[in-house]
Amino acid sequence: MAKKLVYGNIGSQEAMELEENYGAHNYHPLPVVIAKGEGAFVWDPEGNKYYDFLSAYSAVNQGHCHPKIINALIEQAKVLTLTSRAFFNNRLGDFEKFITEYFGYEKVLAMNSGAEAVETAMKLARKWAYKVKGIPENEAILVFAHGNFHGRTIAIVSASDDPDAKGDYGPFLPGIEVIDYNSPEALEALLKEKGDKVAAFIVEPIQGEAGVFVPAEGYLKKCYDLCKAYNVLLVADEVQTGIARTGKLLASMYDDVHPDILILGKAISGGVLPVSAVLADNDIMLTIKPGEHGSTFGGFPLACAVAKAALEVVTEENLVEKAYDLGMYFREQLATIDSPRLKSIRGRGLLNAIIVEPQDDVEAWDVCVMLKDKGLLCKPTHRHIIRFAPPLVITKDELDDCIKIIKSVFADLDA
Ligand code: IF1
Repeated sequence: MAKKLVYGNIGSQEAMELEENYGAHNYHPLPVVIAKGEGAFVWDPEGNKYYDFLSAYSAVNQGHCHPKIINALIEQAKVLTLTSRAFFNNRLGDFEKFITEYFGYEKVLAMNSGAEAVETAMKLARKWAYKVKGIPENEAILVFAHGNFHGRTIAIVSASDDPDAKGDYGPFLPGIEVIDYNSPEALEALLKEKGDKVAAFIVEPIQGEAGVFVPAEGYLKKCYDLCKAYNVLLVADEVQTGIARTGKLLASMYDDVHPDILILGKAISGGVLPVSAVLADNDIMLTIKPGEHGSTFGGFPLACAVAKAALEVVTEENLVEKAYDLGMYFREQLATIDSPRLKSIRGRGLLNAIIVEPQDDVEAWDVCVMLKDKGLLCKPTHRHIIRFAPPLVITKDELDDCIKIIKSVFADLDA
């Protein structure tokens, strides 16, 4: 007999069956259905409450359904949603001024998804390479790092070395080189050999999909200095690490690096709408002329209103400091777990991961299922890594509660 529903009129079982039967099978979700979200919590249709320890891959840093952001959405939706860029609108310029001042750049180009913003940065870097650096036509090289995740377009997966993301999608984009991550030496070697043809090094300050891989201190700065020496653009993909998640406004700030091109997505809208942005100064951004790039929705009035509110929330609620302090505390607490299965803990701010030793056929996935059964939702990456990334609005008491849940799962596993 079906359980009584608290949220919506479709139960968990039915919702999962509908997705299975009518949706493409391009995901393998944890068996939990979310019907409502508020702050750090989500609920299933039957009314069970969970801590959200994924935050939609760091898109809901401001918490689910943040009232200020939702209000901005509703008020703007009543007046104007979309104009296309064929006309001016009264929200875009205001947002452009706001976000460029917020992050310290002269110009912004607004898009929708993270992948679109990465594509935009790739195009912008190539344009700059031909117009400014003077690389001969069609010879520009874009450099990426092994283990990267930048999205799922053909151009982007051309730089991937994940067989799942890349397999059977060829032929791929030429003009791409992939070097070791966390190795300034690898970058230097490549630049020594081909620096005159390199447009940009596109890199995540912390690799998310690779399992919250934090490079050695100073890595980004060394890369930045090498890029300067060879007249190459340093492009930081902060789609996941940006906007307070790692305990700084941008993860690049840990190395005092101001990237030549900054890519943002996800939390720029607090998870309310797909909004992304590429930021750069005039010498780079103005190489793209009218008609040379764009999108129907990019920078639409509704997105502008929502994204401005979402960035204001980050400032008003001190989410940078909160993520920094709670992150320190969280890692300290995790370090007290004495379990042979817990191999290591890493991360910055509230972007963290634990590495679990697969034992007796218990893998990261099974640990996530156990955490879910105790009311905490997170997702494995690879077979042995679990990412912990709660909304940054989580309180210390709530985090303490989560630490208890995590500890009890390891206690159960070791019993
Ligand atoms: C999925 C991972 C996270 C990103 C960085 C660009 C994009 C992403 C650094 C593209 C997107 C997502 C997409 C999501 C899974 C996810 C992910 F596990 F694959 F790596 F977050 F950790 N740059 N990351 O992390 O942004 O086009 O998706 O808006 O299901 O593909 P998008």
